[in-house]
Amino acid sequence: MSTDFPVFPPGFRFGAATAAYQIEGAHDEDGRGPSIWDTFSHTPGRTAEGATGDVACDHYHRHAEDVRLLTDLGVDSYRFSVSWPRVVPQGRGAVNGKGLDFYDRLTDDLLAAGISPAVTLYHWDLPQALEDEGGWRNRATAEAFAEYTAAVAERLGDRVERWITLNEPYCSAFVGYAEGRHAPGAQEGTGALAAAHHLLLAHGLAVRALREAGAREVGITLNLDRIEAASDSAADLAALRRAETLHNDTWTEPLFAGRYPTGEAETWGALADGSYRREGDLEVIGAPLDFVGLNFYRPLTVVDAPHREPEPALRTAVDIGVRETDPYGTRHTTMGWPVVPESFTALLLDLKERYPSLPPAFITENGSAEADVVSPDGRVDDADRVSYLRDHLHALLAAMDAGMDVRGYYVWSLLDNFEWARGYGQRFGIVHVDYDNDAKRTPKASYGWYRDLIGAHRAGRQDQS
Ligand code: GBH
Repeated sequence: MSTDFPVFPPGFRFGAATAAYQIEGAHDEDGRGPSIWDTFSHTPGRTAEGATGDVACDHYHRHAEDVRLLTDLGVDSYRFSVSWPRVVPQGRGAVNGKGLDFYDRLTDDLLAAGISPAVTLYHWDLPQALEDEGGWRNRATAEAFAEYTAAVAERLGDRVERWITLNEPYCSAFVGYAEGRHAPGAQEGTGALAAAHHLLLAHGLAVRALREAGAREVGITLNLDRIEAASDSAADLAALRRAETLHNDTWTEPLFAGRYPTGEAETWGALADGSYRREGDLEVIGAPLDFVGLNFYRPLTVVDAPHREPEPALRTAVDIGVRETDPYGTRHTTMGWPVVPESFTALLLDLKERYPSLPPAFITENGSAEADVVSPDGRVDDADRVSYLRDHLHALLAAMDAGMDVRGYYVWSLLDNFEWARGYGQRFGIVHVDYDNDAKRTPKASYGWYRDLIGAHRAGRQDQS
């Protein structure tokens, strides 16, 4: 076995991840309804260069080719998301059989190739019809999510190994309803906090629906942050606590400790009025999980800063008197994110210490955006991505060696894709996509590296069996 590769325990699983709106295209085919991302991306000024997911990687028509790419890569598992508006075009009510047929075929093709499907039920594409009624600000959206989940589980449940209810509810609630940089583009205070609560409730109700359908493994994917204070000053340490509440505790406390975060009053004051909570919600939200999915890209450092909006009534839920700063003298990816693999180890170990009864983890996303170009001989030499992945896999192993229970790793992403508000300029794929040339796929050097790593892992697995 090559010594260049980090060596993982025999049962460890490797995979690749994508999300529906970022790759599928076919936005108006076979009965799909519009989602908040269709509306948002078609609104002038919302995405870089007005990019939309109308065509994206055209995966809807090229899924067979993409399953071949996964097969040659040798992954154990593929994480994809189901588009809610493809399956339930109006968000609730009538189920679109053709939408389910697509995921049914994909699931069968994966299984035929020996790849285990990991399904994310919500990767940010809320049906527009539900947003028109208030979206995640409404409790009824959580109930609609449970109905949609039951419809998907009924069709795919016999074949799906791993279910992820939500991807990064932090982004749905706070980037979508407070910063406004993601769909639906709202900038609110209490509305965003209500969205956060209803997303958690939706998760809990979906867990219940999945259990009733006999689902195998059920979990949620969070983007928890490793946050540090820029200094030891009392003000910066208080800023750190507020940032921890916003980014981490809002999710981990109800999910893994059965309580709402203790720092809400200091962080949000009167905005966190709790009007959206009901007796019994915590029990629904805290239902036991088989795993927790974690997405990791980069660390955060924060400093105390005045509120951007002095008038409390006008504050958004991300205006918590904190500013991000970047003290990292390291390489940055094209997203502008510092590459600090040690922070990945630290995040995982902090989490384990804080929640000793945390379920086993899967890394459901990790990867880097780079300025990849296809050279005249048809190769993409993404050496920076290879080192990013290698260093983060070593950092993951370090946490596992120190006792953190992690069962698998999914690289983000299989394909270059629609990077939300940043459009197509940010490339996260281990496979290059040429958007000007019929979405032609070209595996990058990182694809070959990851394939060899998986090959070495499998060979080692055989040696040990
Ligand atoms: C994850 O989000 C997502 O799950 C995935 O879909 C995404 O492609 C991947 O990471 C890479 O970003 O500059 O206004 O566009 C990570 C958290 C939140 C990071 C939104 C980028 C962009 C805000 N993301 N943020 S903007």
